[in-house]
This record gives sequence, C-alpha cells and structure tokens, in this order.
Amino acid sequence: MIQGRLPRGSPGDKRLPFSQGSTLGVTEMRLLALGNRAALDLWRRLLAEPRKPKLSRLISPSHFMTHKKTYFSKVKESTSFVANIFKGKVVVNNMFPFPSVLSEEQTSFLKMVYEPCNRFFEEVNDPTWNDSNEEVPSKTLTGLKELRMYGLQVPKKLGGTGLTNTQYARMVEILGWHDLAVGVVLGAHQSSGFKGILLFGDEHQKKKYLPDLASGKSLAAFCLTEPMSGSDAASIQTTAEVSQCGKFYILNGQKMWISNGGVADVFTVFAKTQVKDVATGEVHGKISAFIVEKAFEGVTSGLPEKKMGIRASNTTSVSFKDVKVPVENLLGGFGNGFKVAMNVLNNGRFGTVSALVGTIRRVIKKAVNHAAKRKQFGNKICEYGIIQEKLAHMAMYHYVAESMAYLISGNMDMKVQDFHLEAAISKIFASEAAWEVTDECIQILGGVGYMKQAGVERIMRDLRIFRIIEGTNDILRIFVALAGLQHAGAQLQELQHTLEDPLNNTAVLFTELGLRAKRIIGIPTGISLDGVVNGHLLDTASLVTKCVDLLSEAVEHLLLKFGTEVIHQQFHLKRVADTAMDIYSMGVVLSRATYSLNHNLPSAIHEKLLCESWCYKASERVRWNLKAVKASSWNRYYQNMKTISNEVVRNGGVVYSRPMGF
Ligand code: MYA
Repeated sequence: MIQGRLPRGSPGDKRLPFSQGSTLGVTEMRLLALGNRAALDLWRRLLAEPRKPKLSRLISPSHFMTHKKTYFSKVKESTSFVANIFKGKVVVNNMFPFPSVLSEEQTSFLKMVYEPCNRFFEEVNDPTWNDSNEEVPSKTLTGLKELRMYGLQVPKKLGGTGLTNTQYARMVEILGWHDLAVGVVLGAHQSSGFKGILLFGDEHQKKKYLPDLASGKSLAAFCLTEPMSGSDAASIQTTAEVSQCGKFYILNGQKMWISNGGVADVFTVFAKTQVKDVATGEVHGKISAFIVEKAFEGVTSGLPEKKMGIRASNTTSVSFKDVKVPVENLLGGFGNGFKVAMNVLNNGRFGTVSALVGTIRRVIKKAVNHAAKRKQFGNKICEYGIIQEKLAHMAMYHYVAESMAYLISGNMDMKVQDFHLEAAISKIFASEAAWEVTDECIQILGGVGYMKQAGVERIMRDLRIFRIIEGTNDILRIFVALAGLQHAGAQLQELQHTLEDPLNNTAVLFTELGLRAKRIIGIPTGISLDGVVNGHLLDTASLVTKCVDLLSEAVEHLLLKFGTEVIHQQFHLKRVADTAMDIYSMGVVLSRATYSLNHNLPSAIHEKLLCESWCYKASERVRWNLKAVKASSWNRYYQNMKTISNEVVRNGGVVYSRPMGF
C-alpha cells in the first residue's frame, strides 16, 4: 500500500512530517491503535525510509566501484564470522575451538621437512648477498629443489610434498624469518603461479604440468596485472580469441610487475574472451584463464625491474603477441577466469600471512636482544616504560597475526569454504603489523637499526610490498566493507519483506524493536560468548559482543541513510572495514587464548594478558571508528578532506606558499 509513495519529508511529498500531525497510512493507523508508538516508528524506519527506494536498490542490479557489475545481487547465508558480525550475529563455528588439525603423523612429517629447510637457510642462503646482487644464486635454488620446496602443496602422487595448509603455513614461516625475497620467488611460483592448476586444472593439465613445477624443473608465474588494470582486476585488456581452425586461442596483450616474469616457464594468464550468453544470445567480454608456456611463440619478458625491496626476486613485464594457446590449456572453463583469479588470491593470502608471521617473530627477537643488553642512563632500555610498551605492542601484533594465520589454515584444512573475508583481513593485518613492528624495532635499535649491518632496513624494504601485492590493503578494505554490507543489506531486506505485513508479524516487529532499543540505550542485545570462551575471559568476550552490536547498528544506519550510494562512501567504508578487522582480531585471540587456557599450555597466562590487552585497545578503536561513521559532526571533517584533496590535486601539490613567500 505504501509502495511507490515518496518518503515523508522528501521533495514532492505533500504530507507533513510525522511529528507535526501527519497523514497516516492504514497500517500505520492500525499500529497506533495497537497503542505502540515505538513500533510505529520502527516500522516507518525500516519500511518508509528504504522506499526511496534505497534498500530495494541494494538487492537489484547495482554496482561496486565501477557501476559495471551487479554486486549486491546474490547473497547466500554464510558461516563466515566476519560476514555475520555485519548482521549483528556472532557465528562461532569457524572460530571456536581454535583449530588443532595436525595428526601425530602429520606433525612428525612436518618436522622432518622443516628442520633441514631451516638449517639450509641458516647455513647456505645469504639474504644480504641476494639483496645486494639482486638475484637468488643457483646454490640456493638447487638446494630448495632438493628440499622439495617448490611443490609444497602438490599431492605426492604428482611429485609434490603433499603438505596440508597448516603444514604449509609452518614451512613458509621459515621463508619469512630468513628471506622474504626468496619467499616471493617460491610464493609467486606455488602460492599464485600454478595454484590455478592445482585448484581448477583438469586431470590432463595437472598431470602435464604439476610434476615438473613441483620438482622445480619448471617455474610458474601469475599474470593478472596490466599497465591499465591493477586493483580493478576485471578491466584487463589482454584478449584471447578463438582461432579460425578452432584449435587455439590467440592471445594478445601485456602484463606488468609479474613476479618470476623473466624466469618462469609456465604462466597462468588472464585475458578477455567473448562469451555468448546461452539464454539471450548476447555476447559479453568475460575473463578466461589460460596456461601459457614460455616456449609458445610470441611470449616475451621485459628487463628485470629495479625495486625498493625483495630485490633478489625477479619482476618483469610479460608480453603476448599472437600467441597460439592450445584450447586444452583453457583453465577453469570459458569465461570463468575472474573466479579463478579471485580464488587463487583467496587461497594464497594465508601463505603471505604465515610468511609475515615468521618475519615479525624474527624482528621481535632482534629488538629484544638489543633492548635487553643496551644500557642508557644506567639502566637497560627494556626497563623503561616507553620501550616496554613498544615491545608489548610488538608481541601483541605477532600474537594476533600468528593466530590469524593458523586459524585460517586450520579452517582450510577442515574444508571450510567461506574464508575469503577472513583471508583478506588477515593479509591486511599481517602486512601492516609487520611494517609497524619492524619500524618500532628500528626505533628501539636507534642508530644501529638504521645501519645496513643490522639487517632490519632490508627487512623493512622487503616488507613494504606486502601492503600492495595480492590486492592492495585499500582495495581489500573496501572489499571487506562492501561484502559485509551486502550481507547486512540482504538481512534488512528480508526483514523489510516480513514487516510489509506488520500486524501478522508482531513478534518479529517487537523483537526487532527490542534489539534496536537495547542498542540505542547501550545495553547488551543478548548475543554472548558464554560457554564458548574460557571462563577467565568472559569480561573480555563481552567487549567483542558489545562491538558487534555497535557495528550492526552503524551498518544499518549507513544502509538506511545511503542505500546503494553507500558504495561511494569510502570514508565510512574504511572505518567499517577497520572495525570488522578489529572485531575479527578480538575473536581470533579469544579463541587462541581459550584453547591455551583450556589445555593448560605453559604460556596460557601470558596469552591471556595479550588477549585482554589487545581486546581492550581494539574495542576502544571500534568505538572511535564507529562514532566517526555515525556522528554527523564528522561529516564536516570528511567534507574538509575532500576539499583539501581536490585543491591539492588542482594545484599539483600543496596550495600555500612558504612563510617567506618563495
Ligand atoms: S596479483 C595482483 C593482485 N591483484 C589483485 O588482488 C586485484 C584486486 N582486485 C580484486 O580483488 C577485485 O577486482 C575486487 C572485485 C575485489 C576489487 N572471492 O563485481 P565484483 C566475486 C570470491 O565485486 P569487481 C599479485 O599481486 C563477486 O562475488 N569471489 O568485482 C600476485 C562476484 O561474483 P558473482 C569474489 O568490482 C603477487 C564477482 O566476483 C571475490 O571487479 C604474487 C564480481 O565481483 C573474492 N575475493 O572488484 C605474490 N571478489 O558474479 C607472491 C569478488 O557471482 C606471494 N568476487 O556475483 C608472496 C607470498 C610469500 C609467501 C611465501 C609462500 C611460499
């Protein structure tokens, strides 16, 4: 009945605002007759407001970032912890108990491959030499092949080491501890380069390529990024057209900043193909993935790039000129390339997180060694509060990042499918934590830390790229926020349908009313982690549930205020993503500390401290960030940011002249 009506107070709406004695619809009058003014208000808020039609647009074709594709269209129920907190729910299945997935046999196998590899890095590989000479020497590459490091997750029957995700995570920690550049060579090979073949390859493709890739006889690279296509992965311009004979795809285009680009023998290449919609007969440009060999005519690589860090790894452009790719080298089905690319990236991110966890552990050791020995003003510097706070923060960052790494790898081993938001958050978190920790390590070491000899400046240079590769942290933040809002929008829309008939759904109406009233007053809505977390952590757990209430309230506020326009509200989206990250990180450490307390691990009490302190700080950030999302006073600040930025851009730099005028 209210359908199509203009929202009250909007331009063109002739009715008076409610507060001034309004024209009421029949349902509204019935609700008033029921004597519940608050229920009436809620009903109006959920129904009348969205009829702009904001919420309905949330689930009709709408667009993410580029207005090209549907984004909010299909939302499935999710078991993801992160997806659910946007809906005000705490779903703990993938979070508690903290996974402990390795059998005794798997643990001893891991130790068997781990120890020689770690020794090899201590004794043979020299990261400083690699960095200065911008190459990984053949003795290292050969040694890594002998250690079966090229095919860690390739099944044994195809010549690989056959590790689970958790075993792999522990192995790549070694790379992060010792040499991130070698980590990138191996990561670009197996974490992304041939991961598509492992995940999507048919039997023939797996048998043909994986044995040589796993032994290190051939090397792989992942070719997605192009000169005009970075974060907007769907906008690639490389093309693949079916040849006249129908036996090949003809590949043309250029890829850039490809790790292993100049040394790989096998590339996973993404290209635009013309796909015919069976139902409509229309032809669309959709991405397909291909396995391309360096040996195919027309494949060339550019010169190695000169980089800030990970210098020993090879990075080049790769060009394809009329390359004939056999049709059997199509990977994952015609037109499914975007899905292949996203899944490869989703599946690879936990490896990066694990490697960075190794780096952070190493850097903390360096900082502690120095702080425990260095004396100033008569005391060891680790006795001063300012250094103690730094060391404690560094330890907390590591605890969170390590817990994220093993929670995801454990979940992946338990065949959990819905982990892409958690993987994105973990990659953002680990790359920023590693940067922060290394920066603080240099600060603690002072002048020593700034010198090459201490080895920390190389780590810092190596680390910088991790906030950019595998999806920049900025685009991943937007991805997390929008995916979460999509889930919340779908839930709100379902509620909207139900409440179209409020009189027959009074139970739902009053439950929703109660929930919102509690959130507004600031009392718990009833979600709880009692019985899930260890009893000693109940107070800390209540910080998490409170933050979930605050997030879902803020999310609803944004959806009702902006509708699909929310996708353009990046000031808000960033803060929503940071909140989701903070809440996830709190959940992760609560899970890990609960496990340690429940199992009486020797470090359990220390872990409880880390967990409590982290959650306290994170919950304060959540409050702050969500205030900035909801309070109208912040709009002025956002407007200022826009204006300042526009003026700086228009001016080609800062706008004002120096105080002396020139
Ligand atoms: S390679 C370069 C990395 N580049 C990127 O990561 C690009 C970043 N951009 C994106 O990810 C996408 O373009 C975004 C989507 C997210 C912005 N999982 O309309 P859409 C689905 C599953 O939103 P867009 C490199 O760095 C979505 O639901 N599905 O798409 C390697 C929708 O599905 P449907 C996803 O607006 C470096 C469809 O796709 C995901 O274009 C080597 C379209 O969605 C997702 N994540 O923007 C590193 N996202 O159609 C070496 C979207 O069904 C590693 N979708 O509704 C070193 C490691 C060291 C470790 C050592 C190990 C050994």
